[in-house]
Amino acid sequence: MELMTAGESHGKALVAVIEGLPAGLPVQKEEIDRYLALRQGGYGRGARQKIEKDTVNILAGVRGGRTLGSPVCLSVENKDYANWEAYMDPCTADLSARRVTCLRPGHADLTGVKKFAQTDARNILERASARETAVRVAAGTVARGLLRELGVEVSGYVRSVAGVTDDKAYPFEALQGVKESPLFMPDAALCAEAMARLDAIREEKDTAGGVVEVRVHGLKSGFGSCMTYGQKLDAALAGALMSIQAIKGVEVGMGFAAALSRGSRVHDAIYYDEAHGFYRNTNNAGGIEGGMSNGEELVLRAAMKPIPTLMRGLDTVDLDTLQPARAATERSDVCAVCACEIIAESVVCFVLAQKVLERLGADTMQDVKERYAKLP
Ligand code: EPS
Repeated sequence: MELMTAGESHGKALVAVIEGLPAGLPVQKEEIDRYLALRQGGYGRGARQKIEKDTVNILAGVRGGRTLGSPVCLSVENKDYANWEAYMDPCTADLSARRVTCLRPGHADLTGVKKFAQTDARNILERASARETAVRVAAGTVARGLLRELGVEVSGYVRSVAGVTDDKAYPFEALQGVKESPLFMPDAALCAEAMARLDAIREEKDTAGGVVEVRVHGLKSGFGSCMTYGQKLDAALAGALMSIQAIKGVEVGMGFAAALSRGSRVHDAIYYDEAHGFYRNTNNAGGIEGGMSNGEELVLRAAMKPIPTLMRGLDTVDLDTLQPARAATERSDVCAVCACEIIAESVVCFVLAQKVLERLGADTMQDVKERYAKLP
């Protein structure tokens, strides 16, 4: 199964094409819209989200709520296009207006204009923008539906915002309802502290990042492979998480802390009894050993850098004059860590559905389910 997305941040629409889904998979527009709305929320979002109200258009590949086995095409309209048509129309755009020449540090602006030989960073930022993730969430929610058919659930929460960190361990069930928190943080006191910190950062015209944790419950062992490096599950998941705009680091299970500890305190001892078969009492590996799921919960974390568009602007250079300048600003999110959490869950869903189909691939969802049920 493969995914391709297209679309500019202020263009007409974003589009996703998913190729390789089996026939008969239930697809619920209401569920996709629910995750699109969650991606738009969270404390710290900026004015753009007041303009957009994302909903999915299912354009192809689904009939009467089930996939046909043909490519599935999804789109999300950009409502802001109404304000941008004169500058973004594919045929008649006025290229002399809304130019971006004061390159924003931390964005794709400088390297993009050099690589693609542009004189306007708008031709770079329109695609580099995290707006693209709206359709990745839509596609990920279709994949979430495939996993649910097998009894696999994906959830997550925000672990850290602007330096306010919750390092408690939560059981999977405790994450139900966490999306009702303004920052998707399970601990209300830490959430209030993080919100106050974001208020102060907004006042200072600055931005913040954070850390999200994604958990996968109910995945059987053996997805991914130890035999070929290209098939390793952790490599695919880390790659997908790193492909999210603004992600600078990924951890699996104990992650970087494992490097600071001893083997005897890191590796999850193996036990066996008649009732459980093989089992572990710890999950420092985060559910992956040898590049394969080991049947324990998957635990993945991603670190998001602070949003690179700062309302106070950073030192930069004007592309037209090559003189010192302040980086371009119009509006910006202060923090988009909740959006990042939903996107992270979505890309994890997509990779896991890919790995399931790689191993059990079939023309129909019924066959996939039967093959999954037969696995130990
Ligand atoms: C983004 C800049 C902002 C964000 C945008 C990502 O958009 P604008 O330039 O229109 O104010 O709001 O994110 C989204 C629109 C979204 O839906 O997530 C950027 O430069 O990456």
